Amino acid sequence: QSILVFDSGVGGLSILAEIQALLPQHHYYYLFDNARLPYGELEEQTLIRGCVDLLVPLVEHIKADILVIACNSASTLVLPALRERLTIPVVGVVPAIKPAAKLSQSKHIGLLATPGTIKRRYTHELIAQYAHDCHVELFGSSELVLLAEQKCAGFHLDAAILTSLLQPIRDADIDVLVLGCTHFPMLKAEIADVLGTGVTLLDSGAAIARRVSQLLEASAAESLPPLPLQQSLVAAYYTGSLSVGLENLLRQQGFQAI
Ligand code: DGN
Repeated sequence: QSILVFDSGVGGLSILAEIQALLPQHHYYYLFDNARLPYGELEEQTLIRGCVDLLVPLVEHIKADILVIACNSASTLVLPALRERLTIPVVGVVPAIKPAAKLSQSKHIGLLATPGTIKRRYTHELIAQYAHDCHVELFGSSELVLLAEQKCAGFHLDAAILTSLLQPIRDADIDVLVLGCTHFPMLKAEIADVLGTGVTLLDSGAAIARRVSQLLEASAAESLPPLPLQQSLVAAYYTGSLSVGLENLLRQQGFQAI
């Protein structure tokens, strides 16, 4: 079966890696919309229209069986519009608020995401529903998205900049931090170094991989037994050009650009 994973940039590769580790036998397509990155800064109607216009024809063209929106900024907004227009399952990635609230001892947790995700009504509903017994501190940053992009493009990560961006989180005295942007697991080791062992970092990758696996099992039960598949990994970029570092990274992961 074919799985299309989508993000504005390289962040969705963190989700793709989790899905592939659990389900190595499928065809994967990865699309990133680097024309409009960063998504956390976009006006809501622009984001909804952009995702629908980009993804609906592509899903039909490549005959994808599942679409994964590996972007919190998009998932917290565009899932209803996509599900209205597509007949395949659409899996969204949203901040891991529920497990974070469960895990926290101090009931003082943080959400680090893009400014878009931080202000979404969906995010506030998640918090009200699953973390009502916690004090949740919200931290929005597009700079961290760009740092993750730069790291993946092969540039040196400036530790002083990262430390100063994370200073408000260090000061907040939380025990669990939700990485509510798929770019941030790309910086997990560096963020953990700055915040120290007192803060547990949580992201949604493993839960998304399990959800995709359940959906595939359900649809496989309804269809004919699958033929043996050859691995095919394709990275597509919407516009612009790839840096040499990013191109190398994609090639190392078995992708070819189309
Ligand atoms: N990776 C996206 C997310 O999870 O929200 C955001 C990246 C961006 O374009 N700001």
